Amino acid sequence: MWRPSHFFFILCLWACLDALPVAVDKTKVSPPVAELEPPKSVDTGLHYDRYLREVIDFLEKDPHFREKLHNTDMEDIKLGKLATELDFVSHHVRTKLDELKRQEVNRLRTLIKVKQDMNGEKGMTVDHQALLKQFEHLNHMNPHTFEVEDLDRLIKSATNDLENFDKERHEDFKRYEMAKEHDRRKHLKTLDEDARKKEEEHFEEIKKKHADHPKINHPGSQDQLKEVWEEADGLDPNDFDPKTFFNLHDTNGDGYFDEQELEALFTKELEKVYDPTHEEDDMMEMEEERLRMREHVMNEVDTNRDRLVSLDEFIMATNRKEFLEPDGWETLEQNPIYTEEELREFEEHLAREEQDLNLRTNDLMKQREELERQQEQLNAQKMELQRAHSVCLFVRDFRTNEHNSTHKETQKKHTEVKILNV
Ligand SMILES: [Ca+2]
Ligand SMILES: [Ca+2]
Repeated sequence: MWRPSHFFFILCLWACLDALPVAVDKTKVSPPVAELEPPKSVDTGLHYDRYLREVIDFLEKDPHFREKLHNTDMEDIKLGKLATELDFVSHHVRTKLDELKRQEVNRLRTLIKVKQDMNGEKGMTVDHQALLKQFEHLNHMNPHTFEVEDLDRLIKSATNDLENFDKERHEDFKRYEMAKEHDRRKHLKTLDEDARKKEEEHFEEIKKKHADHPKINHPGSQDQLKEVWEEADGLDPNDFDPKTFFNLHDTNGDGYFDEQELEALFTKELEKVYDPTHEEDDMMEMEEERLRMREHVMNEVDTNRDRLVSLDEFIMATNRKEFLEPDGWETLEQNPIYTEEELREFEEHLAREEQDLNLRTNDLMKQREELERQQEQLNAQKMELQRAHSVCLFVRDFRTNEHNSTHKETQKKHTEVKILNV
């Protein structure tokens, strides 16, 4: 699964790494673009992911740009200050970036054309605003060359889109819950009174069963981490040491807790509430709970807001009062996910979609009937033509035969005359 932190991580690596040994021998000519290696960085999951990664990877190969990266902090990168350095990168890299942009513009154009065609087929109107949004990460007014504005737009779009990633996941989850409730109510309507009552009782019962679970530790608190330390790591709780804990759970050893590493820390807590073999526990809800926990800890601990927890940030958090004496943690089922009003709107939206679909189906059926009628007409015309053609052939053959027999008759007479003359 892709994670927003990857992009921030790439930026962080850019901004924070000590100068990696980049051998620059000025006596040598830069390698031709074709010889540059293909990109290797991780998938961000954005719809322009490939373009983003290729641009980043090629820029990273430019010694000047790379040097500037070391002297630019994260906030300045996000503000677009780095983008102006594009004017100083080597000609080879610039040419490659121009090519990447042209490919990206072509890809987007093809994609939009396909979407328009598909919408047209479904009888849906084209959402021009949504289509334009697809081009926000580059300046499509100039489709040929990659300029400062393109890099600026790319950094800002990626930062913004990745920051909104969690928000979209919450919205998806909300829709999932509303659809679940909608289906349940729809099913209830199909039952007689007795069956409905039984179903309602069963629903209340499993809700109660789900809510009955051991106390959940506040995510990121000493209690919570100590439980991981003791039960998952098998260590003595009396020896708990934040730095050792950090190193143990920084699984890729890069010196940061990323979102995945943080989320993995909550598995023990989540298992107290969710069991995949239990009817009352919905694993989609478990993942939403995991996301909420991770967001909460990130908000508390990630002070420089780069979506990564450094060892310093972690140690600082373990010294706070909240780490030692945390508040309780409210699990998902303790608060409503949507209001009745939101559910009503969602159901209206579903009804509209269903209506549109029915209208479209009716249209298609009418079109099909019309096509069938036209086909029948064509078949009738074709048969008529074939009949007329057969008559023509018959007449022609008849005439030919008649002609041939007259011809033969004449020849016979000529022969007879010739014989008589002889
Ligand atoms: Ca890590
Ligand atoms: Ca951080």
